[in-house]
Amino acid sequence: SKSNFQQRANNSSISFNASDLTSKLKQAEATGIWQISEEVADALHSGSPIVALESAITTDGLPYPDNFDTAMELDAISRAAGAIPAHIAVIEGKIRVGLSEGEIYNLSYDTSKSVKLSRRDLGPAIAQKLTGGTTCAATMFIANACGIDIFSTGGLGGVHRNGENTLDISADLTELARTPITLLSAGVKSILDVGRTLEYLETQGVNVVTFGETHDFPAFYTPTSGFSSPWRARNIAEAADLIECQRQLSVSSGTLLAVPIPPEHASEGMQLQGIVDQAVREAEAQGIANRGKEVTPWILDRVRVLSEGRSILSNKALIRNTVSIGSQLAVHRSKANL
Ligand code: PSU
Ligand code: MN
Repeated sequence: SKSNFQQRANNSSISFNASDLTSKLKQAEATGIWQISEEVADALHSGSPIVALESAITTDGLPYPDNFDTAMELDAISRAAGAIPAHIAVIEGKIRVGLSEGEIYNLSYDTSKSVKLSRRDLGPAIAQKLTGGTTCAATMFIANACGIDIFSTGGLGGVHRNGENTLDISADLTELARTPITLLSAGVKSILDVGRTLEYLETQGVNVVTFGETHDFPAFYTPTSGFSSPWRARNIAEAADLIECQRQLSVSSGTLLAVPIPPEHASEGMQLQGIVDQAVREAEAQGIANRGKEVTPWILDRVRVLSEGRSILSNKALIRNTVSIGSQLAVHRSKANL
């Protein structure tokens, strides 16, 4: 009945309420594995808007100093929009939620000892007291455990080209399928097989939504990929409605909100396309495709070198945009008391 539904909806909050959170934090302190910054903990307690940010982009996605500048810029963008940024990483064997500028600097400056951490790597990294950047998969796992349900990034992992043979399918996709979170990205990069990535997300029950007027699914550097999203949200309110309905249904899978790179970067994106194709061909020729988690960072770096750094400017522009929209969405949800 309607009242049952209403009751269920009211009870099905995926965020912790204040007492849940307190016990969760106490538990976390006791294990010594988790450390949530005071600022983020306060925001969780008071229901203030929070945006999760990943750190594999810092340790493995961008070179120094672009990685540091970008992370701090994103920090400022979310604050300006009224949301608290929750940078997520693993530092000396501790899961950290909310990082200081100094901690972000340390992660950015010397990446020689850091490890790229996906879901499977968290346990071993904690056991060995390692430091590393968390991928989208690991970041959404951690954010969700803390009760943060908005996460902005640049590029989501996906099905690699020739993935039907190599089975190289990013753990980001399966994680999004089992995590009730909204992940904002500029789509998936064309180093990947965009069509198969969308098929895989459909199979896994992930809700894919383009932010804007069209259904075009973006391809990171370009606002279009030639593929479509099943859904679109024309503005923050529409996106928030859709997320809230998913939440009320207790659908445990996540939403991919694909935010196209701003149009002024589209022509640059078209030029980067040829370079992306070349980088992928080189990766194949050099047998990089068999190197597991090294594949994505290798191709990203090759695109940077071949484009003489222009790919970095586009990368920065698109992630500024997803963090801005993600922050606005978090603020909207918080104001609506969701
Ligand atoms: N795509 C990018 N930039 C990135 C990544 C992907 O354009 O920095 C990073 C993200 O952290 C993503 C991870 O979660 O790579 C995916 O790696 P893999 O394909 O090994 O799962
Ligand atoms: Mn892979």
